[in-house]
Amino acid sequence: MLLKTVVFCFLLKSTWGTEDRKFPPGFKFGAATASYQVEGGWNADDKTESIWDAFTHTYPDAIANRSNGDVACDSYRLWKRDVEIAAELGLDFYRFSMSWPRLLPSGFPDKISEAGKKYYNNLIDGLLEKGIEPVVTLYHWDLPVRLQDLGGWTNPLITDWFADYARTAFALFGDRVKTWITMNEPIVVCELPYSTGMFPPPTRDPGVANLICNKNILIAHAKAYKIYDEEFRAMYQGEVGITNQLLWIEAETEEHEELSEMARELCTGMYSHAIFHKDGGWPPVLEKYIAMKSKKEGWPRSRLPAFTREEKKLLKGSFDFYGMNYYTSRAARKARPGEKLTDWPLGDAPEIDAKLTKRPHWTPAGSAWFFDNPEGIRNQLVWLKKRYGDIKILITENGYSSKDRRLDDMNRVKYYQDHLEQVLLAIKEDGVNVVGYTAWTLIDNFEWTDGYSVNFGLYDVDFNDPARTRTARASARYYAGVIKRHALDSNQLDSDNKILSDEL
Ligand code: PNW
Repeated sequence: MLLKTVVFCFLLKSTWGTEDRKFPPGFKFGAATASYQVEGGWNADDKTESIWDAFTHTYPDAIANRSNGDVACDSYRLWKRDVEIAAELGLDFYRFSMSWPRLLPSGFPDKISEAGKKYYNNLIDGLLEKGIEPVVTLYHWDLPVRLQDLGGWTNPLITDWFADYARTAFALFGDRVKTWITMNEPIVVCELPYSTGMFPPPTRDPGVANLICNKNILIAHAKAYKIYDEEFRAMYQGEVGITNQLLWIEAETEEHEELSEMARELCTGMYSHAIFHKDGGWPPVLEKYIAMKSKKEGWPRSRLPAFTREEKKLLKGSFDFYGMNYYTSRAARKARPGEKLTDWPLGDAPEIDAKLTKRPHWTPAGSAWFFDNPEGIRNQLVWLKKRYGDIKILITENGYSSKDRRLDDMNRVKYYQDHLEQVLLAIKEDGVNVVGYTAWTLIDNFEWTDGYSVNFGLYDVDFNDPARTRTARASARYYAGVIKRHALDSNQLDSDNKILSDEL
């Protein structure tokens, strides 16, 4: 009898009724891009250089095929086509970022660029006309060069420079933009330059500069949040959050469970605990560990800069939602004696003496760091809920990279299908409060040091064509179908796993 019940329950679960495959009412779907990756117009009007302009121009060999974002998708001129694509897909929202030096050419709010203001007003109004909500990221890595010359994210004064920029954007666009993301992926902002030297500013100084940056970027976020709270919230009723890049990290084998929990804190907690955890501050396990290591290394104090009591208070609870970017996973184990560890976060985690590996069944995607593990997104969502409570989570990026430009991108369709299914399970089975999902990315664009050699787009962009023609891929048709049905529906694919092309 018991066996029968178990078998029955198993069948019930595995067949998963159509009702279960519906997303909750009010769940929103979007797609994302970022300013430097799509805009082009690098020196148009009065825009000044960002650190990505300077980096790609000064070190062309750091980028695949020596390419850069000078023109990119030319969205600075072609934004109307982007809005049209967002409408074709049926998006509820479009997440894009603002270029700090386009809006504030001096880096400071002494002068606001008329051209920059006009560009973002056009884009925002164009979206709203089609019933698409603008979701704006304030900082997606293109810092004004002038501020970098003043120390960038390692200078604590940047917390006020960023807060001033945020206030300017809230004041100019807050009447129409109701969802703000302060930072995209502090882990990339602090670790890719300072731990690997691969992103600008390419000044590798692991264990020191990255940790200073980490503190400053969190405080900059919290200051912007406070400004919104005190000066704009009553008037505009919007929401402000921060977006983190989360690698799901699991133990390679059971004996490495404690270490892998520490690795999760390194990846997620370092950029979340101070804001989202009820106790605030750095993740205690890392705070202790880095203090202990620093002492052994001969430092007079921990390399991880402490928060003052006021800073802790400012940070704690400075969110309306958690922005989560998820692409890939790792397995962690303790490094063997003398084993060589590569730089965090693209390689291993030397700060905690962890080797990060991939499981054989996680198939590689187009980017060197990318292995496909759909269960990772669900595990990560559950971990966030366990750590920070029943917070509102907006998935701000998820998507698949490929090296070929085929329109029939069935690997990408499968990635979206598998990950959306895991998101549904997290909502329905685990009770995680996920309020929306964002595909990365709307159109192929400048993929940082991979240049244009790797693409993530729902739409292909012809970078050899001055018109930068955009063409829908199979994944665009698939995603449009999910949005239209507000559900995952196996009938969307025929027996050969081809998209039934009733949309787009
Ligand atoms: C994100 N990782 O970066 C960024 O927000 C986008 O600008 C970028 O184009 C997109 O993902 C794809 O790369 C990532 O190491 C940086 O797992 C690092 C990782 C993942 C994404």
